[in-house]
Amino acid sequence: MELITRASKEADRIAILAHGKTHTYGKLFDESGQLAWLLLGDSSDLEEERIAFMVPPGYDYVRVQWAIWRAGGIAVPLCLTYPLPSLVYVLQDTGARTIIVARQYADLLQDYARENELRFLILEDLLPVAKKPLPDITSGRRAMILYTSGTTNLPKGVVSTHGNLEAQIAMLVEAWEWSADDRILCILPLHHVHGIVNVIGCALWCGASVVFQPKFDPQSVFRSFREDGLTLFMAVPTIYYKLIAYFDQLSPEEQESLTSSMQAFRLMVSGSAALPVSVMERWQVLSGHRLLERYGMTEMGMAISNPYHGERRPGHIGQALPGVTVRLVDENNLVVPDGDAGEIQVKGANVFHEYWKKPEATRETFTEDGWFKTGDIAILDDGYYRILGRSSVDIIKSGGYKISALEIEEVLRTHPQIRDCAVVGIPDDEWGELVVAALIPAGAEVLDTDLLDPWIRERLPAYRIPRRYLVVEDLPRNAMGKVTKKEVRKLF
Ligand code: MCA
Ligand code: AMP
Repeated sequence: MELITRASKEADRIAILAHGKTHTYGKLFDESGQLAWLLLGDSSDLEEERIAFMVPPGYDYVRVQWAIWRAGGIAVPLCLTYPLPSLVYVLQDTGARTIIVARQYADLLQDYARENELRFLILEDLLPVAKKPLPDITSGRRAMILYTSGTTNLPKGVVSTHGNLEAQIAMLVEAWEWSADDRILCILPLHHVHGIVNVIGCALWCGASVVFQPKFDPQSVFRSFREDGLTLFMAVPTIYYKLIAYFDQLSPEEQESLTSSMQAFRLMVSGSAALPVSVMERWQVLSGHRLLERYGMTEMGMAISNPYHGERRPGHIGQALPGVTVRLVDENNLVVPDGDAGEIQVKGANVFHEYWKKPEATRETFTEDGWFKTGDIAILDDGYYRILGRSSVDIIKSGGYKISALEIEEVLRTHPQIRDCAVVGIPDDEWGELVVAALIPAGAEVLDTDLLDPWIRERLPAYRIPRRYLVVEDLPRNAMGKVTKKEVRKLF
């Protein structure tokens, strides 16, 4: 594990600043090792056992992640805002037999863990154990499972090996010229690649520091910009949108002071969803920084990026990153002529290993000669890739999260008053797309959509719930009787 070997050589440098405390690489290395001994118990290697953990962003999150890796386990970070059914899905799908939680999440999962005889570890209660040798972890071993929503109704576990993660990190360190002098703010959720790889992974790989804030909030982000000596910032377009909205209501003096504090940064990056040109332009005026937009996916980390040096072209995602090969193909997997639209397909050491326990889905997502099919449609426009859309209407991107319309529909259809439904994403300046649902009631009774909101919040995390409902007699359908989502969108 090159990430951790490198850290062991940086003992005195500050790795993490969180909750008013600083933590050195030496401390992180020692204490993740101690937790790894505890996780191992009587065994000498966890042999890719899945270890789920629910720990807020900060020093402990990284300590637990490293401990799992150093003991030979597969890290399964749980989303902190998932309701119980979504957590149970991940626990059951991965077959995790051990859950590590910060005390604040103990009540949520304790009963489930007891009923299912899982090993349940509350971080704050753990006692030191005797030192023991740690296993040797080769780069081909599975390291992490992250859940991604796709064209199926249930999320799929994306398995990355240590080698995949190392490739994903190393290419960004090279392309964006990371160094040990960097300091980055982390405000992203840590059950996704953006926060885990691009922010924490890259920083710790090169001896830089990560400043953690538990949750995104514009005021605290700007305070950190002023006070924490940051050099880098990375976020999704919705976050830039929210920061701009906050900035715009400040007094001219406050704005001026913030603008000057942002001069110390060397790079600001946007990704996970299309960056609106208006956001890029406004951000440049208020911060003095031209955002670098890049393109990635849970299954491959980053693949395409605007250049660090050179033109960062609005509305474009740039060129292939070092070590990544990209092509655009038609529906027969044939490369399209220059300037034509095609599906982005990718090859490289960054591309994931498999969907967890879904060999069929894994097979289908690669071509016979090993290209990963992203499902995103793009053109090569004067040397820069530009995304045109996705091959599936059932994938929605909202707030930087990938959301499956089918998954939400499946939940809505279990409501006794709903006979059928169609979920779509509609364009939205702030969220990129807004999740909305057209519903056909089950009976004559009036369907009160205000009551649906609390009902669905018990079943899905807030970022996946519909923000508007429309009750209809029937859904728009084609001649075959299949719902036409494009027409559903028009209803909104
Ligand atoms: C939350 N709200 C929403 C949405 N999400 N409303 C509409 N659409 C949404 N998608 C509502 C909440 O329900 C709540 O309202 C209010 O907004 C505030 O909720 P909160 O959770 O506090 O929102 P927030 O903290 O302001 O969240 C916005 C956010 C968050 C910070 C932009 O969505 C976020 O962290 N996004 C980043 C996701 C990410 O990291 N994606 C990377 C995936 P109410 O009180 O009424 O409920 S990895 C990836 O995509 C690839 C690899 C890549 O390329 O990076
Ligand atoms: P996820 O499954 O959460 O990893 O989301 C990956 C998807 O996010 C990609 O397949 C794209 O559809 C989308 N995406 C990521 N970066 C960008 C970008 N810069 N512009 C447009 N779409 C993006």
